[in-house]
Amino acid sequence: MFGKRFYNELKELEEKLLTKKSFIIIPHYNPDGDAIGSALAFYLILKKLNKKVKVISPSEFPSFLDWLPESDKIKVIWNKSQIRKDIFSAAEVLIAVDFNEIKRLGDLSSEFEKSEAFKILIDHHPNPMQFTDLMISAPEYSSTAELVYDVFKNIGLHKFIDVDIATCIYAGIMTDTGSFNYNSSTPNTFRVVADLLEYGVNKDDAYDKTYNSFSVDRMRFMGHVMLNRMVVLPEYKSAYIHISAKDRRDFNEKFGDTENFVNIPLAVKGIRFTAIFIERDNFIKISFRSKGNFDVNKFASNHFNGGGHKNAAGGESFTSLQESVELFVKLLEQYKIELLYE
Ligand SMILES: [Mn+2]
Repeated sequence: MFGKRFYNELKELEEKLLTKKSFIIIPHYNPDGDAIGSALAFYLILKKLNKKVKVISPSEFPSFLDWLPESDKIKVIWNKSQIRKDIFSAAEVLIAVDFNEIKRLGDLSSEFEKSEAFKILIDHHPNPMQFTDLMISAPEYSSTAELVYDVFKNIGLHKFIDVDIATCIYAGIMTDTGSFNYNSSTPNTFRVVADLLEYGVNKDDAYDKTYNSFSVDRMRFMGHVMLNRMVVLPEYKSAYIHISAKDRRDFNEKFGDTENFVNIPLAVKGIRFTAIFIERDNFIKISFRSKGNFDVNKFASNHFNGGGHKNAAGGESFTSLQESVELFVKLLEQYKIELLYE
């Protein structure tokens, strides 16, 4: 709960939610469980208030989330040609969830910027840019979904929460904390989860549907990657994975298949920093993970045009896969003292 914090923001948010009639909720590009769970929770609660509401996602969401209540109602932008100038014009209010800068909307950024609707951001990423009229940003939260729960509670909307809404919020928290393995060291996370269980969330079912839903191709792809594409550098307490476009073709990669690969090397004893480099159509997509004090948000923004959280961040490179990896390994030398002793 917030106490006096966000007092003015919450008052204004409440006023908008109660008086405005039409809303569009927008997660970030390549939405994850937190973005989709938070968006659907907002969608469902606004439905209960009899509002006109839509979720518009700037890109496809991973199929392991398609069990979430009402996820089939999400309007997914598959390619640029679907982005009409009036895409947001039906809404009086735009609610952005789980990102901290407008460029994370991808091709939807400029339409978002141009829209005259009232804009709200609810997010937990550090150092948000100012691109909305109203912002509720709380970086100490495990997930946007946990924050959404407290927002509902603080403005009296919790009386509308049902098992579907609670399940969407739960899924957001579960996925953004790797099932309570990271990002979840505040008691508030568990208080919120306790409340959600009271609403009837089936946590085992949520876990099973989210994490035990891989294709055989994906399992074999993971085996190949761990055996042949993971490089462990104990001298830097680091490891990295490199995946070429050919690897992706050979294993019939589907959207979302490489999700979580980056976390696996952290399970090797002594490893505290990992990276994955994936050759996409015209760039190298990079993710970073760390344990403890090593700040991958800074590392990603300093060297790979990215950012995120202290222990989980992303970036990109426009050189070749090999050059990207070589730069990474060279940089490790620069960070050696931090990696080994801090
Ligand atoms: Mn998140």
